[in-house]
Amino acid sequence: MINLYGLKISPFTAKVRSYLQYKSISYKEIFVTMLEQYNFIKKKTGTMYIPVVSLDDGEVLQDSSAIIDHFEEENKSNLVTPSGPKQKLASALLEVYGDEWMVPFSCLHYRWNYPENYDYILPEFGRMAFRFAPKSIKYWIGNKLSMRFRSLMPKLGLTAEICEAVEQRHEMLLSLLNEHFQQHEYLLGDRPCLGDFALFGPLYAHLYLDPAPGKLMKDKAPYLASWVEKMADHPKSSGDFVANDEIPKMIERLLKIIIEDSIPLLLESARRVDDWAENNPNEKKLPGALSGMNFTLLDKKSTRVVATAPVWKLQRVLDCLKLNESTTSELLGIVGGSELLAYKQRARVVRKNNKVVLC
Ligand SMILES: N[C@@H](CCC(=O)N[C@@H](CS)C(=O)NCC(=O)O)C(=O)O
Repeated sequence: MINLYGLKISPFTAKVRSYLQYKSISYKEIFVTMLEQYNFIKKKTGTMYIPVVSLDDGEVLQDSSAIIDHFEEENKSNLVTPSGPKQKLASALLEVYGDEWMVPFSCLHYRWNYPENYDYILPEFGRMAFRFAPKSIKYWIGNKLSMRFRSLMPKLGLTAEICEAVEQRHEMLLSLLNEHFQQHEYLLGDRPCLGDFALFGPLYAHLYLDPAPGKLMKDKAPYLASWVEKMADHPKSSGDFVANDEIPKMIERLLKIIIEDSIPLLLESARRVDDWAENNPNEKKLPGALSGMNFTLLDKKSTRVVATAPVWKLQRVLDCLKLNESTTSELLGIVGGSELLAYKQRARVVRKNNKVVLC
């Protein structure tokens, strides 16, 4: 049986856990203590990231998308990638948005800027150090351990103005998805796609379980909350993706938001990687971060570091565009994706030994 090393508070663990359940892949979940992080995760993957899956033959995988790709290749029943080019692209856009926008924007803001979450979240962090200690000790140590994440906010451009814009966007997303789930079981019909698992990760581990955003979701978007509960407990398909490669109306509107908010930022990161590769022709290894860039969210401006790893996730979207250019361009025309269509990647990246490097 495979082992899933993860945490309840981790969105990427939630994404993989729900996927494994959907595919009926037996797994044992191992709670990651700090000891485990150093003695197993770091040793085996060379990184400190979770989730990590260890396979029966001893192979160890990190990165939620790489883990899902592995099992999709191995187990072709109930594939989570739709075969229609438009739905495939929509699913990939939903994935990059969940992984690379919702986590560093909505998740960080709603978890750390609402002190009413602390009584729940700090002891959860503390459990990684002292699993069976009294709550007050876990709270105290959790406060220290979580500083690593809280201190990321200024680096990622989360100013007070940007956080206001994040809230506006989140409430819009709650309303769109609430309306969508009154009519559909999953994002693209009666069967979950990769995008369902990727949105579920942040929408469950932070935005449903953390008390402040959780209350907001349950009050304002009860149908969305029911989808989250279904995804958290062995999701099953009750049919197929919507017929004729169509994109449901509310998802089309969500794709517009995804393109407007996250794609300029990710494309700028990809251009920086292209430039870096040209200036460093003999290097394969990429720096984890490049110097800062400006970005805009609903007319509010800020600056953030450029992370290089998300370029691999964006590349998954770019690869979908190549599969059927006329059909995918049609969808991008509707949702405002001209910048994405115009971009020509100069430096392709791959994942090697659990890190994103140049090809
Ligand atoms: N791209 C990775 C991201 C994984 C990730 O950021 N995991 C977080 C927890 S949800 C983590 O391990 N952070 C540890 C750290 O930043 O040191 C994936 O898709 O799995």
